[in-house]
Amino acid sequence: MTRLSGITPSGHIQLGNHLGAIRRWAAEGKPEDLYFVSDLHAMTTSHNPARLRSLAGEQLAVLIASGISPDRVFVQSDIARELGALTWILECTCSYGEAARMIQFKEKSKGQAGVRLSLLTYPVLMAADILLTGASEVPVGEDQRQHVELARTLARRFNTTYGEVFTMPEAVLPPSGARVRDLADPTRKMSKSNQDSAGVVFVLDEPDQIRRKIKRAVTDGLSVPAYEPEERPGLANLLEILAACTGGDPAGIAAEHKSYGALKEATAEAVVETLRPLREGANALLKDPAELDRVRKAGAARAAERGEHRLQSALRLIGAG
Ligand code: AQP
Repeated sequence: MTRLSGITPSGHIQLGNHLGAIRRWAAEGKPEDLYFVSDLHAMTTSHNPARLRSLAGEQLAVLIASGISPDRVFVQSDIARELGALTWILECTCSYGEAARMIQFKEKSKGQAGVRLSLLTYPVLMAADILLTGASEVPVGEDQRQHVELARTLARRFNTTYGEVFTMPEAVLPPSGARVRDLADPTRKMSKSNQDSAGVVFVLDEPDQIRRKIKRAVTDGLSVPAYEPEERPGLANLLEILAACTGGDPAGIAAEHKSYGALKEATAEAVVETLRPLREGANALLKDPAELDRVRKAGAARAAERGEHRLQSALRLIGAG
């Protein structure tokens, strides 16, 4: 059983990515699981090449600093040749209608001028990510389930038409983790690509920046903390963040704090301490580009080697080479 999970460098890694996904990957991942920085997926809409390159390196450093073994991490574009070749094979296995039916494509392309072709075809690249690495389980949210279904369809079609090559992947529900909301607008989730960063705590933020953002978090006009997610979402968000950092339960934590000020202070300190090892570890790696490059090349070589026999078999069976 190999699980494959990715993070897209559409922005700096934020607290929600860490509490909801990355720390779990580090704690629960099995030795055969794989984690990757999906930089090729960050090019389907307008992007800045220099920023993308820098974010991909930074995200790799954060994944490693979070405790994921460097043996299990790679950057997607480092195996672009293998993925590009397999994407083409899979595009020749996929109908236009199947790609155009993807809900994400319909939603993201609606009303947009100059939609990139890659917005239509990226689910096929995602199928290549999954099938090249031989992943059997892909933890995805509801919005990506249809894409894993497409990967299954393409794997089945290829295997029955040309010969058995690909492992059938399965979409699995990610374990329910903390769902962190934006501090400035608790009606929406915290997101790394949010243009307005006031409500987003980035894992590489300095402690004082974190304290400032949490101090300014939107709450309500009341003064005594209580855990009421529907009525007081901003406060509930802080309680859930504190609970996720310290291991308590939000209602119990609310009862332990007499004022919003005290609660915000406790939350800020807990977040600063939770993120400290990540920030320090990632910054140390980023200051040592030779080491980061060494880890990156080794990860790429392992990922490429892992998929090589599948790619060669697929090319041979489809009549190429
Ligand atoms: N706010 C969040 N709370 C808990 N978990 C979260 N994740 C993201 N935001 C939160 C989890 O982080 C993992 C990697 O995310 P992704 O790169 O696949 O993209 P995403 O889910 O779309 O994350 P963002 O930060 O919101 O990015 P953008 O702004 O690009 O859309 C996933 O496991 C995700 O559940």
